[in-house]
Amino acid sequence: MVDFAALRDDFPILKQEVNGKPLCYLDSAASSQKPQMVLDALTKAYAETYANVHRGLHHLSEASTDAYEAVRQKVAGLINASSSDEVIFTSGATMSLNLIAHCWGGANLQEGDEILISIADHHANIIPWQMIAQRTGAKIIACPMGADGDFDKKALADLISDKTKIISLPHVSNVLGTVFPVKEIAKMAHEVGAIFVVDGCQGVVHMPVDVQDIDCDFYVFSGHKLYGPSGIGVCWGKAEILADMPPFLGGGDMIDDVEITHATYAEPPARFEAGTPPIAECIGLGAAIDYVQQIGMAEIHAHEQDLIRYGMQRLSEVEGLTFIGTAAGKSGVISFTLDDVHPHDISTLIDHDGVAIRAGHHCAQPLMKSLGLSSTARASVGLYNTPADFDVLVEALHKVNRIFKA
Ligand code: C6P
Repeated sequence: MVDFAALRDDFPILKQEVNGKPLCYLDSAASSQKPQMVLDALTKAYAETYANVHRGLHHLSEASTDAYEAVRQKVAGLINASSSDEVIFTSGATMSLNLIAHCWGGANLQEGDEILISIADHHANIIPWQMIAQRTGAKIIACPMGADGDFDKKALADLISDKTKIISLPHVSNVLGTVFPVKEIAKMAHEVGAIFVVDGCQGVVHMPVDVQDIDCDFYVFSGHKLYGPSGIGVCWGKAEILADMPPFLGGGDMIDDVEITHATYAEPPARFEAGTPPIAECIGLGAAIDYVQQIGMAEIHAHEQDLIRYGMQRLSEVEGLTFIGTAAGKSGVISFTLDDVHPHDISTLIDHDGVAIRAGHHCAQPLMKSLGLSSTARASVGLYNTPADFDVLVEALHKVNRIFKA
């Protein structure tokens, strides 16, 4: 049995007080806090092995390259990729999705083709598709969500046709917490010859992921939500798809041979990693993967499911609170409104009690508009949260009610 309450001690930032109260951090969906192991790995990368990667033949460059490349293996292990060559390092999920839209979409889309996303997508899985649709004449179609914010399989099935070339969906919605049945959707996509892109930002942090079992074509995520540093992310793609894709950014390290007017390009993954990468951040991500794997993703998932159930039950005691998203098995986030108190006011007021949540449109404006809302309050969990965090949140929300209803 993992003692999750004891794991809090691994996160130095959680020991501080905010506004004279112990920090109650319920904003991990925006970005998670970092364990000492990750901070140590970052320091060590700069203090002991730092040099540019893939470029030098001296001791430090080789040590730095080895440490950087070892993380590719760790990522492959985390998501069960068949080869570490399928793992491309990016600056984060946003860059990964832009890479796929630009490189795969640019090479394969034409007028009349359809890109199928969801109304619940994060802007990072909307705007890159808009950009490539404008360039190629392809059309974007958004699948609606069910009444409780659950996945509506029939709605998706009705929108899939032989015009569908890409289906790109979140593994888990960052507002509703809905878990999309990605394995089933991969099958639906492949039946019409479409590729399936999974935005795994809010998925890989909460549950075991096996890209071979899902049989998706791309899976992307950001290191900073997985207890790693910011500035590093992953774009995993099937080898045969990456092999046929043109490069994204041009520059050093992505080439085979360069003349003044033309060049040939390196094989993946180097083809998609132009310029000096975020070396220490990547090594920090490796430490974060070691950290969560020591605990076990299945254990983290079970712990967080208990937390979400407890959080929903406790929050339902708060007068005037309405949940936004109540799909069965939801993961990671609890969005809500509190009568007509503005979510920004909720967040600002409970910050006085040391409680950190996010308030706003959560970079999901089409979803907000479909719900008739401009914003929600959102509490989200990481492995270091405990039921006591929801007790503190609930007390703070009672206080908000007392202020607004006095
Ligand atoms: N969502 C949130 O508070 P980046 O910014 O590239 O690390 O991640 C973008 C992104 C893409 N997809 C999903 C499902 C996401 O949740 C996010 C980031 C944060 O919900 C910050 S807006």
